[in-house]
Amino acid sequence: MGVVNVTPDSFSDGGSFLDAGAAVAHARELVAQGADILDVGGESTRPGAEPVSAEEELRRVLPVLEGIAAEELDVEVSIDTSKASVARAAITAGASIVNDVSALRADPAMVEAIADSGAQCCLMHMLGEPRTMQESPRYGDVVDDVKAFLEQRLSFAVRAGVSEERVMLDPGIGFGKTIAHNLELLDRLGELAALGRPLLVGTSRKSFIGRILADAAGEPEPVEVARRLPGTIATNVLALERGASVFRVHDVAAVRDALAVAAATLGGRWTARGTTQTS
Ligand code: HH2
Repeated sequence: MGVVNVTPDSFSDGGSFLDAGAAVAHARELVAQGADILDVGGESTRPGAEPVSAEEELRRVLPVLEGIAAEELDVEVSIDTSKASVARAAITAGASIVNDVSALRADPAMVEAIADSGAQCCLMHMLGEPRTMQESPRYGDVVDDVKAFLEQRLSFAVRAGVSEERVMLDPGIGFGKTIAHNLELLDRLGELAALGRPLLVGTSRKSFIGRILADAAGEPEPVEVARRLPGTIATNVLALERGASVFRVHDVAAVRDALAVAAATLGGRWTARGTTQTS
């Protein structure tokens, strides 16, 4: 899953693709690099981010979704939003996946928008909300707590008419989690795979990678975003080994190559749909 951020303030590429033409060109480039899914988002969810209105989100993403549809690219399109009105308009413009980082909690109309349209969705764990989520997050056992949350949101979606086969689950790396929480979730991802739905992971360029590298090098500040690709690859390869099947990344070509070799090493085969099959 390649990331197309149409935002002025995303943590790693904010402002780079605010112009619809630049965003569509970036989308084309990610498909050329081997993305099976493009995740288009018009609202940053980085720690501390302020919410934006539905009108502003639509103003950002609709021209990009329409531009991608006009290109007739061989790719599925996901809309990264927590607002039902944005999801509905995006589906009309060609999106077939709703990536809701609030797991259907932010907008009571979201579950119906997904159920009515038959779109796929990704339900992600987040403790609190982006504005405040990194203020001393606490869990009993982080993996047990995230697993119980995802199980509960999956059953809520299914009771409201979303078909279970259309749901992916995501532990929400970096969303209300310390470095130790993120690492524990990645290490024990297999316990979430036991929920029986495809797992999506999003570690790409995130600050925990920058902080681990800074600690290792004795540097005071997290290493810059441009130095986080090797750590992104390491975490995605481990996530593959522990059962993830969708990898949300900014650097598609590099991660895809790493996953292809890792999957072959594990005795699996990398398929066009980005899943592995044991041979
Ligand atoms: N991470 C981000 C945004 N959306 N969606 C899912 N399902 N999982 C994630 O881990 C995830 C996500 C944050 O990354 P990015 O889009 O690069 O930054 P920003 O939120 O600042 O736009």
